[in-house]
Amino acid sequence: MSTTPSPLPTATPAASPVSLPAVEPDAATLARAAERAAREALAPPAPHRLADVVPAPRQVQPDPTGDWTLPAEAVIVASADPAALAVAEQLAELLRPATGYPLPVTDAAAPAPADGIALVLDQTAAALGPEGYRLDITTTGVRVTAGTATGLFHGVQTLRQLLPAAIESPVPVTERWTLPGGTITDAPRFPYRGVMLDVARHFFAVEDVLRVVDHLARYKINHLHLHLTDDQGWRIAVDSWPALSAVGGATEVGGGPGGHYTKADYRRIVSYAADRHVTVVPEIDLPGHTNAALVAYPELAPDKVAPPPYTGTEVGFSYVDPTDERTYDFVSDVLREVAALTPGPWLHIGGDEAFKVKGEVYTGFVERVQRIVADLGKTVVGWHQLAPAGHVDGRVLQWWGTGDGADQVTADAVRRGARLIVSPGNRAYLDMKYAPDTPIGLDWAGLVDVRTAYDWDPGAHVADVPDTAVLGVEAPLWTETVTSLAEIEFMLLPRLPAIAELGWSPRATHDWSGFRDRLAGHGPRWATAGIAFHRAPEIPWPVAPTIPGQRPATP
Ligand code: TNX
Repeated sequence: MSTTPSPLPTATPAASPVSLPAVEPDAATLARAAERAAREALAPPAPHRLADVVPAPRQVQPDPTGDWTLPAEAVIVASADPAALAVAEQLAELLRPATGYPLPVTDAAAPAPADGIALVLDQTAAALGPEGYRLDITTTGVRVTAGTATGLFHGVQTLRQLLPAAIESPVPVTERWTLPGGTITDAPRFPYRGVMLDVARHFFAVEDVLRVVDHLARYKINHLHLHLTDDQGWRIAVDSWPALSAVGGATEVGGGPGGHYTKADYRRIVSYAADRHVTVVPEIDLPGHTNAALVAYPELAPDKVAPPPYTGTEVGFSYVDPTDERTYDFVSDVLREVAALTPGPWLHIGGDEAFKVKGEVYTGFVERVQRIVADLGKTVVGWHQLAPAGHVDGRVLQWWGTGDGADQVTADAVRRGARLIVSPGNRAYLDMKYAPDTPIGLDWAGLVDVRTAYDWDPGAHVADVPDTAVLGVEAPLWTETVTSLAEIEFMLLPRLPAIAELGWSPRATHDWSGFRDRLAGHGPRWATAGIAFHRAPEIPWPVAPTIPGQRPATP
């Protein structure tokens, strides 16, 4: 499969001469003539191919006679339902900046395209599942049909990718907004597709997190796991233990000022994510990775002495005292407050690298904390080190091994009822370097280039675990070496779309060379939108983006 290189937009590409009328024309006539000439001078309408979508859709039926060009007077009409109308407004907001078209949003009992775009919430589309959609592009316009607003939202992301890359421009550009005709029918392979952002090693402002959510939404990733606490910082306000954030939040790796989210900040992230059909999964890492909590409350430390604040990058040295009842008051209070702020079903309790809490003391601690989560009405998630502990209803283990997937302890936990989120360190860890010379990142789990991130199967990765027990896939971004939004983007892109495709697309569509070519078309999109990314040499990027005033593609 190959992608037609999309020429980058220029605002004034008046290449062919404008023939002037005999009489002195007025300014408006001149402008119109110039605009017409500019449009004609553009590359011929080469709409994207209908199959040029990441993640690859379940079913694509192109119809070359059905291409449609968005007219300036197009209207977006949605079913008379607040959630459908919200998606219609989001679509309009995506399309208005680059097109400069007004794109008014209206509702109708039975929305029809009428040379515009219709978003149809239709219960009979329930067969597409809670996230599926159907996209029809014909000469009369575009129709997205789904049983849920989430399905409509995913359909809108597909629609966006089928427009020329210039649609990402924040300012109006002259372009023919042609979409390729045909029908896409789509639904995800796995219900859970996630990215983890470590806001503990380095703290990131709310605005940065919101921008990460935007990137997830583009690729139909529906969970944002926030690693909120670690040795180097406690990032979420807890009213009943205020020093956690006030004292424990004031540090980060390398000695910077750190920071924390107030409850209002956290609610803002949760609601921004929910508006983009992304569920936040908060993690409070226990019983290890707790130095910041011990600095704030030495009573939780095994020796009751406050350790010095920690700004290095070692792991495994800290833990809350599992033999002290006060520790369980702390855990209950924190999890209760975090659960109350979190509408999603999940609470992640960490559990990794608690090297100093061993054997039955560790499993006893985990079993008590799992019970606390269940009593709060939430579903417990933890790193796969939780596996030996007893089962609790719905329990989910996040597997982050690096080997060939042999792990009998985890397989046994699955036989006892656990489900898995798969995050192999040597495949899905987006804090790993791409190559030996990548300027940031770690390499303890190996180098993860784009092909390595793409070429594996989450449904078959962990030995003796059937794909029916796999809830989905997640790409963690640990931030020991990642200090800014541009660096986050550099590590996420272009690997995030690889993981997104593993989580969403049917296995039958898996094909590295096809993926590589589809992915290539996203470079100009990110460049046009001012998003940093790694120009991975494996990907045949179409053209070097040169938009004036744009941020560089590398940190
Ligand atoms: C292991 S993965 C960790 C983290 C580190 C990461 C760095 C996991 C559950 N624990 O504490 O940040 O490696 O790659």
